[in-house]
Amino acid sequence: MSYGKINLAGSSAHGWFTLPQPRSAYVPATGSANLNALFNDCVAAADETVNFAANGGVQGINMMFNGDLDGYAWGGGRCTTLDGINKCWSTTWNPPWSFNNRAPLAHEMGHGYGLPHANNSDGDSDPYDNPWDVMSSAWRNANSSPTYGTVAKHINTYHRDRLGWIDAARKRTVAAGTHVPAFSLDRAGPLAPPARRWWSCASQANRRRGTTRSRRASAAATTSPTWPAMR
Ligand SMILES: [Ca+2]
Ligand SMILES: [Ca+2]
Ligand SMILES: [Zn+2]
Repeated sequence: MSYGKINLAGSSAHGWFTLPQPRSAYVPATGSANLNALFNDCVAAADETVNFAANGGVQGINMMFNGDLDGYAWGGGRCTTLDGINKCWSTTWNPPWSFNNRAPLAHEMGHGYGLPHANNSDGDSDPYDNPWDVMSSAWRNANSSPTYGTVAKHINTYHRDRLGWIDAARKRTVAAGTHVPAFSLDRAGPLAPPARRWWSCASQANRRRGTTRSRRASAAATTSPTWPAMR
């Protein structure tokens, strides 16, 4: 999907680590989990084991918790100094239902990379109701795997370009008001006519240009109650 621009080679897993406080110290009875406290205590617990400065600073930190947080998985970043490096670290906060399914984990990592929600073009305020993009509804229209749970759908072309994944040679810029016929942007699988899939730019266009990260989200009530909620 990134056309070779990123991969997760070199990632490593560490832990479990025991946090110094009970769950109630991080997750209030009502309201949101204290993400900063979870981050601070989690990286402190792992600091002796983990070299956050590896390769000039690790690309991101996925935190896996053995219990539910506040009903959500979260993704974004935290700016602080770890192992002598001060930067904003891409970070995700995952309860078990998140790291046991690739789709929500990918959604939160997308926020870690700086992506906002994909939303759709329905004009409402719900950014979680696009079933075709992992950065909106990660669960709907997704395949599942016995090993990886609900697997991640792709992200749209606009967001791929925003992340710098699309080389200039792959782009075609169309002037406003210019009529062009539909052309192939991507394919869902091996070509076997008539299974060819076509998308137009318009159908994949993303109207949401905000730079918000995960924490600005619409009401959770719009999320299906049968699916755990992401932010
Ligand atoms: Ca360390
Ligand atoms: Ca919407
Ligand atoms: Zn989100």
